[in-house]
Amino acid sequence: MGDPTPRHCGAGHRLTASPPMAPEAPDADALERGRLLFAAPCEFVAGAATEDAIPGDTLPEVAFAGRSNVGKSSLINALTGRRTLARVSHTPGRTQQLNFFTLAGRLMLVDLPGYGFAQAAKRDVARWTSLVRRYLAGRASLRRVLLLIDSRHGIKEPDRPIMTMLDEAAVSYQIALTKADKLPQKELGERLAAIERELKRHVAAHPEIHLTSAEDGSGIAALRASLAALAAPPPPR
Ligand SMILES: Nc1nc2c(ncn2[C@@H]2O[C@H](COP(=O)(O)OP(=O)(O)OP(=O)(O)O)[C@@H](O)[C@H]2O)c(=O)[nH]1
Ligand SMILES: [Mg+2]
Repeated sequence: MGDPTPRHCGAGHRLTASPPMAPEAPDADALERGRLLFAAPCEFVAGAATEDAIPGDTLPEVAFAGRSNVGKSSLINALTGRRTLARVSHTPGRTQQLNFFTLAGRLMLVDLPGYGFAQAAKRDVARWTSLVRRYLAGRASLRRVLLLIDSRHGIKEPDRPIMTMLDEAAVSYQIALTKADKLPQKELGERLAAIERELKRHVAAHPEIHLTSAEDGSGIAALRASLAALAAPPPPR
């Protein structure tokens, strides 16, 4: 059993709450491990629009899930320090396949197609949903799903089916709030408290919430450190 106390990470935000809400900042060694891992080469491996095209699961894997336009591709770019690794767009629904990236041969990052895009054709939505669901529920190497939530909006109705599905499939997931640069500081505490309340009802949800901004870099170093703990060990020299 993990520690059920909710925590928040995010270097750019100072929380003034009482001890149970205090951020657990990663220590210097963890930050350095994260920095080193994410400074290593990251390469595109495959884009899968069908189940057959999904590459073999040889590495620990972290998938980035969330509504269309929430900032999945931008967060992958911010973590890896590359502007154009994952394709960012101004039109929602741009990432239409599962994109796999290998980081230093130690961790696979997976950019998932977004859900909840109102203008998408029904047939496409059904196809993506079934592909993403089968991937999420059946991927043995999947160590964590980062479920991205826009910090301005919080958890919305389209996010709930995926949370329930991950609970049922016993796939560990963690909320990462995106676009923290756009959230007025005074609203942060309320937003976090509401999400914490909701997470208590979800058995597979990690209690720690990451606060991130791909724009100003806040929370990125802490998230790197957290993800580095899931990576395969570096090869012996
Ligand atoms: N201000 C701000 N804008 C952001 C941030 N992250 C992403 N954006 C913007 O949000 C828009 C969508 O970003 P994407 O990274 O393409 O979002 P996505 O979740 O990959 O979208 P889909 O692939 O369509 O599902 C782009 O215009 C980004 O520049 C952030 O941290 N802060
Ligand atoms: Mg995308």
